[in-house]
Amino acid sequence: MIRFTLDGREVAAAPGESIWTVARREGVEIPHLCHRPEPGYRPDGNCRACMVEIEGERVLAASCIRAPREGMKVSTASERAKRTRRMVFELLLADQPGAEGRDGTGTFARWTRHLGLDGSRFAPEDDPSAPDLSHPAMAVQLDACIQCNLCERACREVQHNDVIGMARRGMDTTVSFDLLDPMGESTCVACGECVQACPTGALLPKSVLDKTGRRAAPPAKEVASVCPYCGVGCQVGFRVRDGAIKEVVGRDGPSNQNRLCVKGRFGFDYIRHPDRLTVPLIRVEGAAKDPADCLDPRRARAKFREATWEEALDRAAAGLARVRDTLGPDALAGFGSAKGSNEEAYLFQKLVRTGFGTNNVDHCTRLCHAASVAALLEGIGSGAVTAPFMAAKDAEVIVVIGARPAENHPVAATFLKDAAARGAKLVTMDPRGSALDRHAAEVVRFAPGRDVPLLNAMLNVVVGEGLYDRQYVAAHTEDFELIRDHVAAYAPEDMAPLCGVPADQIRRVARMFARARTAMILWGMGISQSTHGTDNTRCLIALSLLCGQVGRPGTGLHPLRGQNNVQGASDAGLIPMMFPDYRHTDDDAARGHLERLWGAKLDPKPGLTVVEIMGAAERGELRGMYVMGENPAMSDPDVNHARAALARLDHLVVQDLFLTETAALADVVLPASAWPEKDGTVTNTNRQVQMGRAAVPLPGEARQDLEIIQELARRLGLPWSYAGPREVFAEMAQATHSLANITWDRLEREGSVTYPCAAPDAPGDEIVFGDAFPTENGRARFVPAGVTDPAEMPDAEYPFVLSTGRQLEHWHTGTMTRRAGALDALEPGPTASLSPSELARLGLEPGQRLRLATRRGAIELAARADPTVPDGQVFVPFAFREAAANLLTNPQLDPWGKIPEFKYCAVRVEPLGQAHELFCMKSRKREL
Ligand SMILES: Nc1nc2c(c(=O)[nH]1)N[C@H]1C(S)=C(S)[C@@H](COP(=O)(O)OP(=O)(O)OC[C@H]3O[C@@H](n4cnc5c(=O)[nH]c(N)nc54)[C@H](O)[C@@H]3O)O[C@H]1N2
Ligand SMILES: Nc1nc2c(c(=O)[nH]1)N[C@H]1C(S)=C(S)[C@@H](COP(=O)(O)OP(=O)(O)OC[C@H]3O[C@@H](n4cnc5c(=O)[nH]c(N)nc54)[C@H](O)[C@@H]3O)O[C@H]1N2
Ligand SMILES: [Mo]
Repeated sequence: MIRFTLDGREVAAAPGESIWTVARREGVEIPHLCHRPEPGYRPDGNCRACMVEIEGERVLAASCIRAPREGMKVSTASERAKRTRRMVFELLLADQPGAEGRDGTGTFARWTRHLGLDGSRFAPEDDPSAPDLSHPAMAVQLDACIQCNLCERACREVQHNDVIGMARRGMDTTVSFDLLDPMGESTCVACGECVQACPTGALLPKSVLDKTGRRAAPPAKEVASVCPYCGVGCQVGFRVRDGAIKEVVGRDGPSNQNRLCVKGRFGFDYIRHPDRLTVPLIRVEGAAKDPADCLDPRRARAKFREATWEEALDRAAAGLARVRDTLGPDALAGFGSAKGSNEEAYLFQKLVRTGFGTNNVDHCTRLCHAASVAALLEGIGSGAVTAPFMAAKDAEVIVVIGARPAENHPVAATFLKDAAARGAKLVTMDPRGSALDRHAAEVVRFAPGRDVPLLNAMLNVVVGEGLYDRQYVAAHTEDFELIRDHVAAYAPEDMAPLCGVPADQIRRVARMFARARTAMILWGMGISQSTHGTDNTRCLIALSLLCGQVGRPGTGLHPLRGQNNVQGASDAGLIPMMFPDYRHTDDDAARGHLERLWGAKLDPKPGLTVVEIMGAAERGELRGMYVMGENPAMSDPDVNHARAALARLDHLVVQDLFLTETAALADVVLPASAWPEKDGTVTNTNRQVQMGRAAVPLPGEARQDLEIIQELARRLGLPWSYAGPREVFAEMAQATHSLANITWDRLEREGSVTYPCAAPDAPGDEIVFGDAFPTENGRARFVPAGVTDPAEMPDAEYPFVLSTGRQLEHWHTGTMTRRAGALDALEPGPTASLSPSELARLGLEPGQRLRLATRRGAIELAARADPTVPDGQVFVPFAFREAAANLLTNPQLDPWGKIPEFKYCAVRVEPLGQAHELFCMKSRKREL
């Protein structure tokens, strides 16, 4: 500790603290512009807004970079310091255009108001910079720029995107994107960190501009909530004026520390899109359900008429009751939602189990981490992550396999990049390249579908070279002999040809992982969405256990969860073989407990999974469904069959924000609440339970999801009357052990609590299983995995491998993001990505149309050149209705996780006509 005097008071500074930081802690506010106290920002000391006087020094000091010395006497409020700081602001104010300098919401305006400056004595500089409005989401107006370089630090040091730089020198210094490109043509990924950091109005979200191109009146309020997109669970502030969200800012949540990505920051206008459902709809008498309607929203809409809520709810419930009472409970099924709240998910599964009387309830987790969860439950007794992704800060080695976090968990990716920048060794393992590779110590590119041979070869090295942690294995695991004997047959030299990775790289990476003091593994859909997804995950678990890389800081197994609430929806019991808290339906004790809590009889027989439900519907065995916040007519594999199955149902109720492809086949469509319109809790990939709050009212007659579920429940004979999400949460906590010590009040107060949590005032355990695993004997199990081929290999007729997945700007089936202006502008249409060399071989130009055909269907779309895609492969995102990737995919299932093979099937590529999709000609440079 260093002791010094601040404005006559004795204070203490920790090593590394600046005068500014100590002053703030002591409640002494010093103005700042180029300094941003938020985590991740390095002080730069360039703007002189924070000058203070130090006794015995002739010149004033910039307090944001000045470290206090023992005995130093600092005056923050001396006349000289105050005058100088005021002068800095006054000089800069002369150049602030419009009223931004005073009325804005940025740091500069806040301080000019605070200092009582309402004008400048100085003449504005002649500023030649014209506004750059080339980006769909952000406006660059450098006349307001004060060259504080916060945007550069935001882009390079916080989000590690390296797009913004300060070009030219001296008085001509200017912010530039790549090398003096307009922002819209640069490699910018639109995370908007620069906009959030900019202290003036030089960088603004376009959503806040008025007709003059400057910031309109500031928002009336900021509502603290959580982002509705991915499982990272970034805390956001919805800035609201006149009942509408005008801007979204990142808040200091435990998983995002103020950071956001393009969707969270700029993708919120879907909630007010003209397509939004605002009135209940009922299928017109006699209007046939035709799968072709999925492709034609107007035709689909014409088959519905508007109805009152009473009529729609009565109709919805009566149809379900009819199926239940004539054909039996198992002729019904429900798909709940991982996009809603925990409370909604909990009530939904309770409705299906007690109102329908069946365990046929599932959700998108089945298409997602089902295989990971199956292997984790089997191996370590718990399906959730053992450590948050933030644990990367303490890791020596970080393996990312079968995931593209820079696109799909972009804010999590920034923390992985932070770790790499600090010296952690990042290992990316994937058939396809990604933006993370640039930060990696080892990039392992391997043949798709060949995870098991690759990982078994690594296990072979760890065992064979004696690199495993004998103590850990002895103390915490069982069945070591099984894995030891099994992997003996997988020498890297033998596996290299199969997986396409040189033996010495396999050895190098295995040694690096095993020898690291701390190492963690993060994985995604490349591991899970496979007919051998459970086997893939078994190998990752074995690797981690063998090397003792679980249960300590900087270690862990982290399946990156996808939807904003897929962890919570699974915990809440939207799973056909499990009640809340992963209690098996045939576990008599668990069932007894719930029967008492719910006052209902429960079926011990596990229900059907997503793809099984569609199969049963197609065969006519299952006749009625309730689908809330899922779009299986786009997201299921082999969607021709899924659509036919949905069309065949006697009764389909869909509760959504839009008339989705699934809703196009419904009997009753119920207009529901979007995330920013509701109060509720969600659980992110780090097991952090967080509070979401309503920021804006529901449009038209749309109702809260929670209310709709209850209305249906009552009509199915359940006497429910929950006053709101708080009451539902309280009951859910009784059914869900993992929510112990987490209450609604606490979440309202703290915003976020991690489970498991040992006490009402404990922060929650981020890293679990240091002592024992939640298995019967406290030990984890090794489960060996053998090599199997993907279900459908390329051949002469279908010579390419088709892989499907995501793009940064779009969410799944596109319902939300294709209705968000900026996101849609950034990725306006469907493309098939091939490597430039494959395109050349096929004689295709980027932008040219092509046809993709598999044994199940065909689509037409534009070619895109993408050097990250390996030769022999085609990548298609599944967000586009007009070229739905799932018309092509293979519904073959993994035997344990029951997850389909979304990442691998055989496909033929047929060039068509000339290029006419201009947008992908200018395919953004980050891919070309
Ligand atoms: N922008 C955006 N973000 C999202 C979503 C979204 O729709 N859009 N969805 C969310 C959801 S629900 C999820 S589940 C996550 C998914 O996030 P990710 O798991 O990152 O998603 P995917 O795009 O499906 O791709 C996974 C990776 O698997 C690789 N892969 C393909 N075949 C194989 C293989 O055989 N082996 C291995 N090891 N890898 C392979 C692909 O090359 C790709 O890099 O993203 C979430 N975040
Ligand atoms: N080919 C291929 N297919 C895949 C995958 C793949 O990688 N490749 N990935 C799979 C994976 S990992 C997943 S998770 C699934 C996702 O599959 P889905 O969950 O079916 O996809 P989403 O588009 O996210 O559908 C969510 C729906 O909820 C609606 N919605 C959003 N918020 C709310 C709300 O608050 N209330 C209500 N009532 N509705 C709401 C949206 O409008 C949308 O229609 O897709 C799977 N399908
Ligand atoms: Mo997912």
